[in-house]
Amino acid sequence: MSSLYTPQQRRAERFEFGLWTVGNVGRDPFGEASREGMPPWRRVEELGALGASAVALHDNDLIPMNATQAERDDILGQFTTSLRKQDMVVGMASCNLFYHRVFRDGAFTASDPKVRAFALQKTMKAIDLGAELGAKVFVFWGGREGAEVDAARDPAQGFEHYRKAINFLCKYVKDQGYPMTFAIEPKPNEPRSDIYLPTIGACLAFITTLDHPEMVEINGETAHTKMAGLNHYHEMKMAFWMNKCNVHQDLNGQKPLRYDQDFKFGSDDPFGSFFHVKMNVDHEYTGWLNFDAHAHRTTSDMGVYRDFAAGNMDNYLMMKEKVAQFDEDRSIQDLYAEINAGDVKLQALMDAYSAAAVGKLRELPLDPEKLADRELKIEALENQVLQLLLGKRD
Ligand code: GCO
Ligand code: MN
Ligand code: MN
Repeated sequence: MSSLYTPQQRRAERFEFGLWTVGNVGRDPFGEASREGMPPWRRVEELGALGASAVALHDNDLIPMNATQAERDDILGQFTTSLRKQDMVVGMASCNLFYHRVFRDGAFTASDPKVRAFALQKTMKAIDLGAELGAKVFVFWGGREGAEVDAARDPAQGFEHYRKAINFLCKYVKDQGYPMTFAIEPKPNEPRSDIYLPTIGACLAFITTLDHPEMVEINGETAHTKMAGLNHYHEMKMAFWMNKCNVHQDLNGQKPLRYDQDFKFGSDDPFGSFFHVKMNVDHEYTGWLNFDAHAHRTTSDMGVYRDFAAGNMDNYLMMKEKVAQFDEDRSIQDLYAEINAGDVKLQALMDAYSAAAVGKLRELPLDPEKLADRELKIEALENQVLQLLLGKRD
């Protein structure tokens, strides 16, 4: 098997894998595990050898919910030793607020105040663990925050509970002096029938209602946007545009409008992944690139690393090469410039409202027929980008 890039080349990016991603053993709602998996410390070693820089984790990916102090110390010791050996870090931490049946009707948004209190208690401990491991990002994926039966809870009640929980935890992080940014990860459904905050747009609006919006960003995931049939490039651009995508993103693949497939990044949608990488390059994104995907059930334990983990990173790097080619392709650049040609004077008139500007704008001789006659070579540009992606413009 040939590797496209070296571990050193992959190391130059901030590639991260969730412990749960390479730890996935192929279990699904219809079938048992199809491979054995490896303990967390071994996953770190395999990822490190391939050139990943970081891992991400939920509290219980590492420490079982009922572990004793001695067991906790033991697991942490082994784990941090292999991180050090591989010169890797924990980039992101999170709290598992979905697996235990106590969260069957939500965590932060559960109607039972005791469950909400338990969720806060568990999250504060997970934040402490993340801080101890050096994680600078803490992700909130509210998998159980939602409903099947709308008669049982007003969604606005859910938003309000959610808001109070994030406000509380922002203050906790400030009080502890942890250098940590929060990132909220939207998902439209699964495991709930409808999850609150289903899209990046909804999360961006939610953040503006918080006491400390400056501490909270977006953790967008390709699959989650496409499950809703939306354009991930557009959704993520909005987060970038609002300066809310600086620290973390989940990358993977997904066919639109299906169950959460978590395919390898770049495996299903070359155009989508190209524009995703281009967006990161254009915005000089320096946060974590977390591959929140899992290998097919047909993949072996070693294949999870050799073919799946390496494949995610290499698909990203391949797209990055294509972005450089796009930037250097004269014809593509000329077409783009022609389509987007500006008019400084006219723009200035529209940028600053004044009575004079209104007067001038009213008088402008703009003929819609003539404007509509101008040729827009978007079709040609589209052809050339596909040629570039398929290696026909080298
Ligand atoms: C999912 C989510 C999760 C989160 C993870 C980190 O659909 O299961 O993507 O994998 O990313 O819980 O918060
Ligand atoms: Mn997901
Ligand atoms: Mn995710």
